[in-house]
Amino acid sequence: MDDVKNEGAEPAAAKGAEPAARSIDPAALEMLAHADDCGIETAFSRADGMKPCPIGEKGACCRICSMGPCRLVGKDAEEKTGICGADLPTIAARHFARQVAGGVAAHSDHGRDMAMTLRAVAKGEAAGYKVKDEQKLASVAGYMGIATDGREVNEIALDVADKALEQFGQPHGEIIYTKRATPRRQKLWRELGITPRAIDREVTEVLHRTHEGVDLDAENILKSSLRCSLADGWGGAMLSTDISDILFGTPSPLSSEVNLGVLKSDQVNVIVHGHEPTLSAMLVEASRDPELIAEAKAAGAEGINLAGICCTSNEILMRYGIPAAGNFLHQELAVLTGAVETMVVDVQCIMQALGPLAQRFHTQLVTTSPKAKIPGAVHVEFDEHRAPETAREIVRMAIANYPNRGPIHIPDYHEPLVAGFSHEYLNYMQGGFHRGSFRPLNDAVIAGRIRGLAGVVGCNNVRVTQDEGIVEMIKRFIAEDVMVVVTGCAATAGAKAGYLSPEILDSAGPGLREVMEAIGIPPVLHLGSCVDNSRILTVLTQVATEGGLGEDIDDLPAVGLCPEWMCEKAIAIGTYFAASGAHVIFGVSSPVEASSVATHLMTRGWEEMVGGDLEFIPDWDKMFARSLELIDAKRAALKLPAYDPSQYGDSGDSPYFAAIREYLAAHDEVETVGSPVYPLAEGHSHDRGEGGHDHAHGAGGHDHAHGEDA
Ligand code: BF8
Ligand code: SF4
Repeated sequence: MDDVKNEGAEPAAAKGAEPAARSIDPAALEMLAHADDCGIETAFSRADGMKPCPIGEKGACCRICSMGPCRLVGKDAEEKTGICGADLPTIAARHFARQVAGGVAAHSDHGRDMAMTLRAVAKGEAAGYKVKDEQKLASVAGYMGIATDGREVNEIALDVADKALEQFGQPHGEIIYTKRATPRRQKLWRELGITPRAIDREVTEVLHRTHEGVDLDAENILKSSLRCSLADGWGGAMLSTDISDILFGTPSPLSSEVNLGVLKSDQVNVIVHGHEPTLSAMLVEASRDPELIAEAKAAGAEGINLAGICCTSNEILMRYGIPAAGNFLHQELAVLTGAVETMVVDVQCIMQALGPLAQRFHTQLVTTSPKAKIPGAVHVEFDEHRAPETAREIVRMAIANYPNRGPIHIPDYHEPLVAGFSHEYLNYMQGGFHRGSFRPLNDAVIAGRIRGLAGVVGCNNVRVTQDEGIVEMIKRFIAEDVMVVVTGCAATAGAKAGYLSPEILDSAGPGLREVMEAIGIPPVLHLGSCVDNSRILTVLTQVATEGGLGEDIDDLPAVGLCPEWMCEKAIAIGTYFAASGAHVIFGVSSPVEASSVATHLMTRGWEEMVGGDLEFIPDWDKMFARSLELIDAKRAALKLPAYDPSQYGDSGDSPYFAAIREYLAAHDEVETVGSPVYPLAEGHSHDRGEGGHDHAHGAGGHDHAHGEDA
């Protein structure tokens, strides 16, 4: 690879003054015009009046001590130092490492809360919750070395919860899930001394090292950020995914809808926003409670409509089929419809602007976490010991608020989607429950029908056109026979643009289409929320160990992209993918751009050290070209045939997809929402609520992270 220099400061995709440049989503554009008409500001309009600080944006500002802030600017910036002598590589690396630590802390604290809930469930102290996926519990117990034979479910669950909680502060040893990586990766991490030891310890250590006057070597600082990030990907986030599956069911594909048009003009609309599935799962139950529906009707509404924003949305979309109202930049737009009675928020990615905005409408903003309060919101604290009551209380508040509605403006955009692919389900699709495997996928990559794999993940960011980079990458990848997995706000962006609908098979290249029809999965797979990027880690690990594509993630023709990254969590995710051997490309701008040394360390330096790296390429064309270059280079290194799009002809329409299309056409939207669209794997649950349609099959949960058995 050539010496990588980051692109210029001005993202090619940066939005101009034209309103159309704010988003590619017509629903967003309609709502932004509506906001202008009403004279209401949003993040989009505030961004026009607040340019990013050009010094801080590139990592050239240090404010770690009060002798500064020191800003290293000018042509000779790389020769300058701060008051203490810290140079630009140190300053940029310190800031980056602190971003990683912030992201790891956020995901992992979420994981800790999930473990606390599991513990309360196991002890019979959390009414309304139960272990829903016993097979997943058994798999997780297996990873943790916890005996299951002849033991009660809750006994196992208690041990699993305690083992999970130990991962945060254990004084000795390594984070247990690092054993799920390939043997080669585990060895490499040990040799480099970057196997994470305990989650809280890695976060604390990065904060210590980056305190004034401690670690002053950029390479060493960045190396510590690799270890810290692994405590997220193979620690906090992976625990969060696993425990959510245990409590709420391992996802398998179901249909739903996305975009602001899922709000109903004649129903009580409750939006859940944030990241944790605990309270929102109870709100799903409450919104389907006949008694509460009757109360809503008595208040003049036709029913209760629950919808989601951000990753709380992904969590309940892929387990209950609850429609998604939108991604990060849709949060204010949802309130602007005037049709939201209550917006319930938990933690992360919640804009403080929601407080004053909600006060301009009848919308009640409800905060629920003791860690996350917002001025102007009503605080109804979530307590897992009385979650069903809390959920009912919130739904009743929404019902009582329905008559206070003023004029409403709901944009009529809602796309069908299929969501909820888990690692377990992908195994099942390719080999059945007893012979779960990734063989068909690997063979397709080896033969060149599938050129490679791409993960398109992460946020929205007002500094670039909303959804544009994400959708461009998805569209171009599948046309070039690259299979795509999506999570987080990128998944929602793809869905809004129609890329999570089975119809999209027609936009895929011929080789990819042939394989997807044969296996029976679409070319763009929704793998969940941002903590569920851990599912991508275990999927890649299995692909690497299945045979024929090398031995480890850094052998695979795969890339990870975060075109519209916004927050520290995204930085943590990008870093743990790099540390796990993946080439990762972010858009927007580089937080270390000011330092060519730090940039070099994170690209060529990391590639030499761990096989993966982190680049920042704000231009979509260049991002895509670089992705294909990386994929093709890995194919060549594996001595696989070069990708040749003319090799595979147009395939026939598979009976499988024809059946899905027929199914979707035959049902009206309301009935289709939340319905399983693929045969259910054993052990996978779909909870449609009313009608008692709860498929929680006993077995399944077949997570082959082969690395650990090898
Ligand atoms: O954790 S993608 S904007 S919502 S951080 Fe936030 Fe980014 Fe969305 Fe989910 Ni992930
Ligand atoms: Fe300036 Fe050094 Fe203090 Fe940073 S730590 S603000 S570079 S004096």
